[in-house]
Amino acid sequence: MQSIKSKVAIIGAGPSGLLLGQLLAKQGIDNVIIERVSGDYVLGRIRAGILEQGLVDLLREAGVSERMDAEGHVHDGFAISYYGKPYRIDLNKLTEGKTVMCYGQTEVTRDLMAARAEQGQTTYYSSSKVALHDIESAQPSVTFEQDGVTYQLECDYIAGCDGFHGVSRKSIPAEKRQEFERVYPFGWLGILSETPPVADELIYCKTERGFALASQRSSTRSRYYLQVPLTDKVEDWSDQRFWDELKHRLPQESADALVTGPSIEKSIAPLRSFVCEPMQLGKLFLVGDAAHIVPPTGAKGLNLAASDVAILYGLLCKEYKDNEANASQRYSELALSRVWQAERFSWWMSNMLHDFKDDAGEANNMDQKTFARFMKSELDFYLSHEEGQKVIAMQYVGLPYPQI
Ligand code: FAS
Ligand code: PHB
Repeated sequence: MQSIKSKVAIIGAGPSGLLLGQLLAKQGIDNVIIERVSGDYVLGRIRAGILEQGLVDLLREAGVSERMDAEGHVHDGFAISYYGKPYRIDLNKLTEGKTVMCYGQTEVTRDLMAARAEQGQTTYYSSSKVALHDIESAQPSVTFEQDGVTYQLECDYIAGCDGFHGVSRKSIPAEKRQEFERVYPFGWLGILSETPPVADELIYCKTERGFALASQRSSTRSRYYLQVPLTDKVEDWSDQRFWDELKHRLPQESADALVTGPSIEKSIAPLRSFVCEPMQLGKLFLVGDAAHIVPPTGAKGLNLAASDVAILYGLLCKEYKDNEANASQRYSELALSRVWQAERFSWWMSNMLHDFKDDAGEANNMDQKTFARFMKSELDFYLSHEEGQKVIAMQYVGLPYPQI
């Protein structure tokens, strides 16, 4: 067993772990990241595309924003197409100047990985048998294997940034955590294509045939999604079938302008709302998807991970830099207040925009056609009043981070 030491052990080299590691390192707070898969495998995941201002500011503070500022696209608004009638949500006007940045999570991860490697920070990729020990003691540790060597990492704190399927949340005894969950009765079939985006801004489509989203990664690379039944498989969807169905769901002007091409990535993601409370126990903190999951309808997953990181980073700086003992004990309470606001918004957007015929309404204690009428009239009200559009805009750009 090879013994190593660090102030903070970070489990997981996704955006949460890499961003936390980068910010702590800039403050001279020593940290080590332990990741289950290879760096290339992490980069192969196609996920989020919209960054709130809070995340943009964090990436600038972390010193990794040069490519984002050069290649990302600032979006002043987005559209909701309501049965073919597009309503533009003017983020800039409705939030007095706030916007979002369109820049892929893959690129954020790439920038963070490059910075970490350049600074010679320690990351153990392709690790196995990762286990957390003594998380409620003063000397927690992490054991893991890499290239046949077993390591014991002694640390002050463990940041569980290892996603929904990681080891960290499960290291909190079941009797000491509560889990809240809603699994949606449909998935998102996503396609990535080297084709020019169909519009300058994102279009969320509510139609009789189901939900669709037109997003983008650059002026030459598009990202589209279709709501599909959970019983569908990727192989059921040829590119042609995907494009034909997308045209049915886009507003007519966009359908007519759509440029199609071969998919370079195609996958189906399930949708769930999930929160684990508390988000810490002893010296273990749960960060990002390790603690919560949102349906991507509100573009909040990556952005919630970022606000968790900002809160934990701020509290650890108070401890290590300002000698404020136990400041990090406030993490869960501060993080959860913003988590639940984003969970509610993502749940609301998912209810408004999707077709629930597969749910038969049992999750809403009513038959599906009645639920559908309620949702149709609710979205109609929000879209038809500036006050309603403002509520959507406030959440979409991201609520303020809690004061540390
Ligand atoms: P991640 O899951 O990204 O990273 C966790 C890391 O921990 C992984 O690299 C994993 O390999 C590693 N790990 C797991 N177990 C481990 C162990 N035992 N030991 C060591 N390491 C371990 N969000 C949006 O806002 N918009 C979207 O469009 C969107 N689309 C998504 C599509 C899919 C298919 C998925 C799964 C998620 C999507 N999300 C989206 C949410 C996504 O962006 C997450 O919020 C984001 O990846 C969270 O980052 P992390 O918390 O770092 O978790
Ligand atoms: C994406 O570009 O992948 C994306 C954008 C907005 C969402 C979900 C996904 O709400």
